[in-house]
Amino acid sequence: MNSFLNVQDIGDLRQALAEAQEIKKDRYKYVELGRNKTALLVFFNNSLRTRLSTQKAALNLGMNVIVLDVNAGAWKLETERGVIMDGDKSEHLLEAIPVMACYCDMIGIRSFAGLTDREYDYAETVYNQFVKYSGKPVFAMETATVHPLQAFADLITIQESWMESEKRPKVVLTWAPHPKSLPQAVPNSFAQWMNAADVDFVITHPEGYELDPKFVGNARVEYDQKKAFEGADFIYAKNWSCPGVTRPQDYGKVLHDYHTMTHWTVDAEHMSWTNNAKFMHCLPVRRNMIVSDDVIEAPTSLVIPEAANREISATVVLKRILQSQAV
Ligand code: AN0
Ligand code: CP
Repeated sequence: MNSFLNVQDIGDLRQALAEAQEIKKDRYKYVELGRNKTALLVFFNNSLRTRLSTQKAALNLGMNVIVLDVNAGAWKLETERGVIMDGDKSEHLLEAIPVMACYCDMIGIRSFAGLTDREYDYAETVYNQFVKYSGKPVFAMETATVHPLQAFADLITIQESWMESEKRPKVVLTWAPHPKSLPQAVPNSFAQWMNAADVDFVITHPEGYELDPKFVGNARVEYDQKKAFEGADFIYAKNWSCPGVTRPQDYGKVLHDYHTMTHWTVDAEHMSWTNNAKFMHCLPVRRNMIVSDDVIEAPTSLVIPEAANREISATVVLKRILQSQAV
């Protein structure tokens, strides 16, 4: 595996989930695999979970880890080609990438969407430059349009908490309000991975927040949040800004003042419409904006197991990369 961006990159999902359970039983099983190998984790944006869980995954595999916070101590990087560099950016990504690649055996990238140029973001311009110019395996730690380590951890969490083998679980991805403009990477990947998994998948959001069709796939879209929640076994809440599918000029925007959208906040009444559903969110979450205190604190909340499974999804992915380097 030379690149980890999409669900297809991991191959058969049942096999990947079986490997996740194998790692969970003994997370140091492959501790010899990464000896004298170095993972470089490059962060253009903030992180708590991805930073810690991916480092832990590398340590589980016996690797060395270098973490680079681009905005805290490195030269400010220009990412676009053709720019006259007379501003505050001292170095171009096109030199920085091959330099970074000298010191490591694989590179993880966190680089959020800029949310101003849809074409630039949806072409995964920054990630693809790392693939092209590093010559090393590259994996996404949330890029412009996807967050596959999160979606894989979410799928592991759903599988572990779904005991009723006679029925496919109903999984609902719901938009929820937020004061700031957030990327679409988490809902995009969640939709992509749920479409590939054996679940009944529904997406609900206010009009104007339609996700890119390449991620929606065959999922059912229900604009009535209450109808969508009926009979749900898992509620996955997330805010995202306008993906610009129907109105490209609205790309990256918050379409309505969040004060007028609080009826989308997931609270106890919303959960009462479901089949005693489990509540999920990737974190970080704004309480009483996305979800009420009582719902996130209830025993049916899976937010901490999801975060714990980030170590497992990352260990499987880094192991796969090491195994493909060994042959
Ligand atoms: C980011 C996002 O919405 O993509 C990271 C989530 C894992 N969240 C924020 O910026 C608050
Ligand atoms: N869920 C997630 O990726 O969290 P961080 O942004 O803290 O890494």
